[in-house]
Amino acid sequence: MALLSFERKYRVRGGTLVGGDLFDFWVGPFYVGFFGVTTAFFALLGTILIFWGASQQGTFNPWLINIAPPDLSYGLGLAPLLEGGLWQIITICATGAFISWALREVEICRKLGMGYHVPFGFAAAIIAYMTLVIFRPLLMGAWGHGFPYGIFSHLDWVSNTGYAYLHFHYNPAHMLAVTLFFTTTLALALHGGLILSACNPEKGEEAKTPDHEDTFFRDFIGYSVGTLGIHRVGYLLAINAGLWSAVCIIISGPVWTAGWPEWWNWWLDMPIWGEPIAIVGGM
Ligand code: 07D
Ligand code: 07D
Ligand code: U10
Repeated sequence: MALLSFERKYRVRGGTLVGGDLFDFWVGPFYVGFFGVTTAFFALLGTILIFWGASQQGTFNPWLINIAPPDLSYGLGLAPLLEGGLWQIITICATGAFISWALREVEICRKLGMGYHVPFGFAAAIIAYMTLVIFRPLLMGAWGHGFPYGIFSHLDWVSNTGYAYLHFHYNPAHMLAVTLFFTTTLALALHGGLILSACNPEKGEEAKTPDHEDTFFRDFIGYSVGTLGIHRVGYLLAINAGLWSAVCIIISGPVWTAGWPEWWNWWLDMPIWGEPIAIVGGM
C-alpha cells in the first residue's frame, strides 16, 4: 500500500494513553496527542528560557551560549534564576519534553498495534541524561554536579569530570560502554552493507534473497545470526551502550571517589599471590 493511503487508513481515533479524543489529531505529518502538546509546551518553554539566559549572558553565538548549574554551595536547594535557577527550570523542561516524546511514541505504537521497542530504546538515552543531571547530583548532594547546557561548556564538563577521576579510561563501566558503542557502529556497518549488497543490485540484475545474506555470513564466519536476529543484536548493543554509560558515571563519585586507575588494585590484592616476598638485604 502506498505510504499516504496507508496513513489515511490508520489515521483513526483510539489508542491514546491520556486525554481520550481531545488531542487525537494530526497537524500535517505530525501526530499530536496529549503528549505532543506537553512536548511542545516543555520544548518551547525550555528553548525560550535558553534564549533568555543567552540574552542575560550577552551572547547569541550558539557555540558560546552557556546555562550553568548552581554553585555547589546551593546543595540540593533552589538557586536564584541567574545563579543556576534557570538551569534547574530548563532541566525540568528537558526531562518533561524527553519523557513526553517517549510517551507520544508509545501512543503511536498503540495506534499501529506495534511493540514498544522504539520508546523503550529512547528510554535508555533519557535514563543516561537523567543520570547526569538528576540521579548523580541527588546522590552527591548538589545540583552543581550536573552538566552545563552549552555546546562547548558541556565538553569542558566532560573533560573536567574525567580528569577529576585521574584517568576516566580506567573506569571499567566506561570501558564496557565504549566497547558497546564501537560494536554498535560495527554491527550497523555490517548490516547496512549486507542489505545494500543484496537489495540494491546493478541495473538489469535481480535483488538477492535472505538466503544469500545468511550464506554470506555462514561462508565468512561460520554462523549467521539471521535476518530478525541482527536487529535484536543491534538493539541490545545500542541500549546497553547507553545504560552502561549511565552506570559508568553514576559510580563516579557516589561509589568510587579515588582515581579510576586505583580501582584496579583489587588485582594485586587477590589471594592468589600469597605473601609479598621480602627482598632480603645483603645477598
Ligand atoms: C545525530 C540526532 C540529532 C541531534 C543533534 C543534537 C542540541 C543542543 C543547545 C545551544 C547524536 C542537537 C543539539 C539541541 C543545542 C544549546 C544550548 C544524535 C543525533 C544534532 N549532548 N557531546 C554533541 C547533546 C552530553 C559530548 C553534539 C545533548 C553529555 C562529546 C551536540 C545532550 C556527555 C561531544 C550534543 C548531550 C556529552 C558531544 C553532537 C543531552 C556524554 C562531541 C551530538 C541532552 C554523553 C559532540 C561540540 C550528536 C560535539 C557532541 C548534544 C549530553 C559528550 C551539540 C542534546 C554531558 C564528547 N553533543 N554530551 O550528534 O561536536 O548526537 O560537541 O544529554 O564531540 Mg553532547
Ligand atoms: C546522555 C544523550 C541523551 C539525549 C537525549 C535526547 C534533544 C532534542 C532536537 C535535533 C548517553 C536529547 C534530544 C535535545 C534535539 C532536534 C530537533 C547519551 C546522552 C535524552 N569516552 N566520559 C561517555 C568515550 C573520555 C567521560 C559516554 C570514548 C576521557 C565522562 C561514552 C572515549 C574522559 C563521561 C563515552 C572517551 C572521559 C563520559 C557518552 C575515547 C575525558 C560521561 C555516551 C575514545 C577526559 C559520559 C552517561 C553517553 C557518560 C561518558 C565514550 C574518553 C570522561 C561511553 C569513545 C578519558 C565524565 N564517554 N571520556 O553516555 O557515561 O551517551 O554519560 O577516548 O558522563 Mg568518555
Ligand atoms: C528508521 C527505520 C526504517 C525507516 C525509517 C527510519 C530508523 C527500516 C522505513 C527513520 C530514519 C531516518 C529518517 C534516517 C535519519 C534519522 C536520523 C539521522 C536520526 C536523527 C533525526 C533528526 C536529526 C531529525 C529530528 C527532527 C525532529 C525531531 C522533528 C522536529 C519536529 C518538530 C519541531 C515538531 C514536533 C512535534 C510535536 C511536538 C508534536 C505535535 C506538535 C505540533 C505539530 C506543533 C503544534 C502544537 C500543538 C498543536 C500543541 C499546542 C502547543 C502548546 C499548547 C504549547 C504552547 C506553549 C507556550 C509556552 C506558548 O528503521 O525502516 O524506514 O525511515
